[in-house]
Amino acid sequence: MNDQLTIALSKGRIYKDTLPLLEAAGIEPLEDPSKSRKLILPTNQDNVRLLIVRATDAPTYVAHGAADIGVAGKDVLMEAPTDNLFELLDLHIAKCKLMVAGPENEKPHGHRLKVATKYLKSAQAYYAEKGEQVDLIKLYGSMEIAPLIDLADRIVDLVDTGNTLKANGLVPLEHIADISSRLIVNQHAYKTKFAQINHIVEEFKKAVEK
Ligand code: PRT
Ligand code: MG
Repeated sequence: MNDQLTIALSKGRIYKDTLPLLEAAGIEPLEDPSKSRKLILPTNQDNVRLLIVRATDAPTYVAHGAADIGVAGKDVLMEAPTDNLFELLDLHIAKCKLMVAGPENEKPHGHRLKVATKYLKSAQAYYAEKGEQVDLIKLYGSMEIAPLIDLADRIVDLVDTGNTLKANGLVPLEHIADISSRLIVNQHAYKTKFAQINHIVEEFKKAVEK
């Protein structure tokens, strides 16, 4: 009845914001990932453990059944293959916006718009929907640099306070999507461990609605 249950989480803001939800479901980690180097954390429940993974890897662990459930940003889910996954709950945590940003005073340019981003799929879909032909340049981080050194005209990135853009002389230009983190569940595990997972889903739901 009580099988081993594995939960994939990234450290940082997702971990911090998921902690109260886990607590509501009676799950308390026995170690703090910001202090421990352990990547598999035991909890107060013998059969429940946490996997500390890169934010972008959480859907992969869950899709392959290496974790039964997990928490991932919608930005990450929009880029990842989501076969074998159910996205069960909007947790309303780690909120931000996916936006197009560019220099405050955009120079006129004689070429097709060049857009640097880590979010290729989302950017592609956004510009296709607008019917705008752009050249997308894939970067893995520090996107804000690209317009400053003429690698790209604009970027597509996550914006929260806007401070990062501002610090680099950029301004938000277009809103693409509101982002929050989601509870994801391996489809097979959802069947075989239904009672255990459903308990967590219900407790999370109550805690989110509070
Ligand atoms: O290493 P990697 O970046 O892949 O992952 P990570 O482990 O560092 O994850 P983390 O904590 O950076 O992001 C996890 C999730 O948090 C993301 O997938 C988003 O869904 C969500 N989230 C919410 C954010 C932000 N807010 C956010 N502001 N993720 C990143 N940022 C970054 C943004 O990319 C930009 O560089 O913060 C900067 C902008 O913040 P402001 O406040 O200056 O606008
Ligand atoms: Mg990060």
